[in-house]
Amino acid sequence: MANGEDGCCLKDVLVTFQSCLNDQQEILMDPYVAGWKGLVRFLNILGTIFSFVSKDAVAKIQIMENYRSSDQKDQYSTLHSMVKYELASNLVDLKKPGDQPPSGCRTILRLHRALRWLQLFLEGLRTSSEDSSASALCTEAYNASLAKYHPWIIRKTALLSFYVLPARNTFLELMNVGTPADAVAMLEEALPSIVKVYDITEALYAQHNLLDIP
Ligand code: 1PW
Repeated sequence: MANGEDGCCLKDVLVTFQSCLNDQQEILMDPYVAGWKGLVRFLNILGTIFSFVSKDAVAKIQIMENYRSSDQKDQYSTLHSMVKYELASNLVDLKKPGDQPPSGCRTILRLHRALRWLQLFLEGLRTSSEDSSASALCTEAYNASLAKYHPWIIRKTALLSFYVLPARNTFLELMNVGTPADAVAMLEEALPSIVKVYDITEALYAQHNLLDIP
């Protein structure tokens, strides 16, 4: 396991999520996607077993990057403009995805649900006692969020991959911001921005009835 010296520390991820909001409190696509990319880099230092978890995030990041480099890129500059554009153009796949590439709305919904998991997990790390296990905290966060959207086989594989997570304090050290106490302080400062991004996305999707895209 590398120690994150290559600059892929979770702090950068959280700072990127902090830069997601514009003056209208809309979520900017590029920092949102960049935040996810940083998260994947962080997951990769946790070991190859975690690559099962990061692989799907990588695929979804790629879909969004393709939209952002397409002829329609301006329509995808914020989550709000994407929702407006895809709904107005009948691009949202309200049926199971077929041969056509998944819509941006569907793809972001998956990342959005996973963001809740991340939030609960980091919150758990922040508030837990020193001798806690990151693996148990991650499992608890997963069961309270993303698990309900996953079929049995994915749930099983995800839960198995959490076993490789180190002890809580080792995990906090992997964040590469100093001592576990420094990492807790960093989380305390950074988590509200993840919560804000999550809440704004949730409200946007609820307003347009998009929370159940298959
Ligand atoms: C250390 C903290 C970990 C937080 C990182 C979050 C990464 C999220 C990726 C979870 C992926 C689990 C395996 C893939 C499941 C897909 O089937 C599922 N994707 C998600 C993100 O839930 C649904 O996507 P699909 O199959 O409907 O395209």
